[in-house]
Amino acid sequence: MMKKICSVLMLMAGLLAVLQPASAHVVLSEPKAVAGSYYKAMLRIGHGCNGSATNGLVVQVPFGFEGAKPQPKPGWTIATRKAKLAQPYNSHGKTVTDDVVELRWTAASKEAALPDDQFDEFAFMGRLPDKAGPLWVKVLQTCESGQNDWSDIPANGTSTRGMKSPAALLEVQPAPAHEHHH
Ligand SMILES: [Cu+2]
Repeated sequence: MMKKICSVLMLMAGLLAVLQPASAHVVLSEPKAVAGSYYKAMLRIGHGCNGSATNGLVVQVPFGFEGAKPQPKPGWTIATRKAKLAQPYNSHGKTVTDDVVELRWTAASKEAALPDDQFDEFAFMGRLPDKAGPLWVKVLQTCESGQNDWSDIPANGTSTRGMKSPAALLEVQPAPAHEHHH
């Protein structure tokens, strides 16, 4: 009898571990995209910090994500930070030597802050690298009380299972061999 209860409990714990990443944390609503494409990253904020409302996000644009451009959000101010690129790239016939490396959304008022029992998405777009592979988006979530630093990246592979505060994962997939231009 005891053994049966234990296995049920273990099963429930296992289910919770599987279900949690989908419902909580900071994740990308579209976690897969094609290499070299223009991509709209939607960071989904599933909860605040221990019940406290979210009033700020600082997003590290992953290496190779070109020309990051944040989407405005009513009630929030936006700031971007640029840095010199180790490897300049070409865009629309111009050489880009400085690019956006950090995006920051700040609630302009207490009313604009995102309550813990609601969710929202913060979006930015840009061009993905030509090379397939995982891109990790680190996000510092600040709240009226406390903060969550979503910056853990697994040493190997892309499984974030068991990690307390994983960065958001974007899986950049190889472009199809035959591209269709419309
Ligand atoms: Cu969570």
